[in-house]
Formats: sequence, structure tokens, C-alpha cells
Amino acid sequence: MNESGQRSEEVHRAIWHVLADGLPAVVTSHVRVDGDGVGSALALWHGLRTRGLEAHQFFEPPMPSMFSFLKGLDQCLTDPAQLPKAYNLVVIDCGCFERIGESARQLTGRMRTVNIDHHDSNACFGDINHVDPGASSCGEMIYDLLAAGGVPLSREIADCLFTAIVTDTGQFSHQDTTPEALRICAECVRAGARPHELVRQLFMSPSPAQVKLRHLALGTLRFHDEGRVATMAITQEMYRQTGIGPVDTEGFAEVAVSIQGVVASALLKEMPGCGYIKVSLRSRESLDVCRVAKVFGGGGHVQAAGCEIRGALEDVREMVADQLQLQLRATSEP
Ligand SMILES: [Mn+2]
Repeated sequence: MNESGQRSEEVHRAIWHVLADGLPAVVTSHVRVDGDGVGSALALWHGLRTRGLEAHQFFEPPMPSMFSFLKGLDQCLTDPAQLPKAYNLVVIDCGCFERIGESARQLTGRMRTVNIDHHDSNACFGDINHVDPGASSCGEMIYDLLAAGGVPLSREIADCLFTAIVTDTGQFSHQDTTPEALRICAECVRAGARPHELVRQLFMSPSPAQVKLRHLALGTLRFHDEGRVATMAITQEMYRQTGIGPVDTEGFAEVAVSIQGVVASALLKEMPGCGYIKVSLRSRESLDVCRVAKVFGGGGHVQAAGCEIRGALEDVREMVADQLQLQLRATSEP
């Protein structure tokens, strides 16, 4: 076994040691949770219960509706007051503790914190830190953790892990779609996950309101740098017109970057009542949008990153488009 294999064996053992110490476990992920966060946390929750351990899921509301088909998610807690008095906290897919959301401060009953993540910017805030930037998703890491703990891959867990990996790889369109990511997906399918059903549920079932919002957002599409950079915006007014919130815009960020000739894109969302713009960056090829996100205090991965910028929508659009073009120049220079 190689060195990193040994290290992960040790960290898996340490994590299971904490999880089996007699306290209930609370698994959580980041605010406006995505497929990787919710799929990974829910898979671990199922796994802990399979082993006869008391476990709870906690997510900061509002929750996106697109994952509600996943079995067991209806049992998630959304108010810190519902949590047990003392518990071990497992934080998944969060680069820093504050990413959990506003409720992070209210998680006062946590005894030990286990931090499981694949962002290389991870702040190692846990008592145990299991950080693997080489993993496509936390779903991959949870698969290994469950296997190390002797948890059989049930249909429910397989659905969750497939969801985590297929969403975080951008439906297998990002460069981190490794043989390992696909091998784990294959194991999930063998265990009963149905890719055709999951992909349809996740990516091909927008509500009429979501289609209307997408139509409105497409009206703001703008090209920069001879069509190599594209930006798109969602305004407060569009949320009002369609009746859906920022949390139900999963997949919108992929629209502009999928256009022929576009190498990098930004989706800008006006966030209700806080005066800042949430920016989701995407890229094709080797352009590193995480570096652009970091300019504005954000983070993420090479092909998918994000940040929050205070300011008026059009000012933010210009700043972000400029930075993407700068990064494009820096990347294409020999
Ligand atoms: Mn992730």
C-alpha cells in the first residue's frame, strides 16, 4: 500500500473511533447545500444507522427542492434547537467552519468535530481533518469511509453517493472525473442506483417556474473577450416574478459555460436582502476559476468556484468579467 493509502487508513480508523464513542453523531454540510454536500452527509447518516449508531442530519434552511427524492432526507433537522445536548459533529464539503451557515454559531453541543472535505483551501478546523483535494467529490471519500467501517453499500447509500459524484463532477464534465470516481459510480449502480433515473431527477426535471427563471436569466447573457467569457445574471425582480429563490437555481451556472467558444463563465445572483452578489464561476479546459474566486475572497475548485461580492450587479459583472479575462490571458501565455 502506498503512503497516502496508509494515511487514509489511519484517518478512517480515527474517524470511526470518534463516531463509535457513544455520543450521537450530527452530520452536516454547507449553506445552500449542493448534491455533494447533501448526498455525502445523507450517505454517512444511513451508514451510521446501519451500524446501529444514533445519527442526525442537520442542514441550514432553505434547502434546495431537487434532492427531496433522496430517501431519508425528509428526516433532516433544520433548527439547531432540535439537536441533542451533546454530539460529535461531522462537517462535510466545507472549506471552513463558517460555511455551514448562520447556524454554525449555534452548534454549541458539539464535542468533537470531524472535518471531511476535498477543497485544497480547507482550513483544517476539525479535531480530525480528512482533506483530500485529489477526490472529485466528498462522495468518493464517504464511499471509502463507509467501506472502511464495514458498512454494506445499500441502494439508499448508492443513490446518495452517485448523486454526490455526478453533481460535483458537473455530470462527468469536469477534469476530476477520474477512473476512481467512475469506479465508485459503477459500484453504486451495481448496488442498485439507477443512473438514468437519478440523472433525470437531478438534471432533467425543472419545474415550470425554474424554466421561466432560466428564460429570464438568459435574457441577461453577455459575451466578453470575443465570446470566450460569458456572464449571466439573476435579479431580485426575477425571483419575485417566478416565485423561486436562489437555492433552487442549481445547474444555472453550467448554462453559459456550455456555449460553444466559451471558456469561462460567471453566474451572478442578487441575494435577497443582504446587498451582495453571489458569483458562481465555471470553466472549460485548464482555466483555473478558483484563482479568480480567491481574488474576491472566495474559493472552490479549478473548474467550479464561487465568491460573494458586495456591490451593484453591473459593477460586479464588470469586475468579474475583467478578472476572468486576465486569468484567461495568464493561462494562454506560454
Ligand atoms: Mn464538493
